[in-house]
Amino acid sequence: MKNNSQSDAIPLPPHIGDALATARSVVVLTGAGVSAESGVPTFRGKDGLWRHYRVEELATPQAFARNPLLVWEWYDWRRGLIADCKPNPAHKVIAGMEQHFEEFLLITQNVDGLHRQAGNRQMLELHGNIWRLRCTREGTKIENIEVPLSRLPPRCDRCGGLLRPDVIWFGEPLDPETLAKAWRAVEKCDLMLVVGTSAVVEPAASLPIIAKQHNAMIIEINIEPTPLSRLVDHSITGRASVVLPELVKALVKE
Ligand code: BV8
Repeated sequence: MKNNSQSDAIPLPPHIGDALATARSVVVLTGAGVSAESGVPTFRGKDGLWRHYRVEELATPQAFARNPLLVWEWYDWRRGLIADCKPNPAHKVIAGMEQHFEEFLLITQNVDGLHRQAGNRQMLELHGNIWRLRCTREGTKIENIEVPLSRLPPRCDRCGGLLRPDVIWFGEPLDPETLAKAWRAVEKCDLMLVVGTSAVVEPAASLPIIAKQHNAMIIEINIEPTPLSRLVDHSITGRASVVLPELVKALVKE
């Protein structure tokens, strides 16, 4: 039974508290919409542009090879912006879920590190992390929270090679081990929350489909419909920071 319920006043779909209370293995997939209320711009919304570039034009190995300085200016700008952002109630609820369910895994497409800041540890960062750099020569990974970066583009202290953001760009394969863990988790979960993603970027967008094929209940939380909305069991329209705390209240009531 599908149910599109408006939120903010949050009339949740009936029996959703019961579904949450009886869930044994839960997976949460998040996208930029979860961080939107922390002040992190989303990718495809109205604020999805930077100097008239779209993410698909800058987050590619070709763009980096062609103009590493431009790509690094974008990432340095984003790091500067994200550095001042804090986890919002949506991040905090998802962090709290980790202790609540017998099995729990957060799979995030976000690279902002806010889920870890909120306390999640059982998590996969499908697309990497903007606070980690990688040497293009040696492959070594370096945590770096310097804002702004003292040198653009940054270079490896050891070999002088160009450093790149340790994120997965369009056209680059996801880490096979990370992806295998995500596939295993969605195949065995009995409940999957899909929160704040436009569900267009693959292979992340296929994870809820795989979960559905393995008989999981899929609940989507978004401020607008997505290509996934017609496929899920419940599509709740509302802001993640409002809907998620209400979901937890419904769970506690059960
Ligand atoms: C790969 C890191 C293969 C960088 C990102 C089919 C199969 C396989 C690949 C493809 C395929 N079709 C196309 C492809 C290629 C491509 C792709 O998917 N393109 C898209 C554009 C069609 N995929 C790839 O290239 C992937 N690689 O498949 O490799 C391969 C195999 C072998 C050898 C070589 C290659 C790699 C994809 C990863 C790209 N990297 N990010 C960086 O961030 O700098 S993707 C980028 O998009 C971010 O990670 C972001 O998380 C992700 C998804 O976007 P969303 O998170 O959903 O954000 P968006 O703005 O779109 O939407 C926000 C949503 O939130 C909206 O729905 C909005 O309504 C909602 N919202 C807003 N506010 C709120 C809210 N919801 C709730 N509450 C709110 N308050």
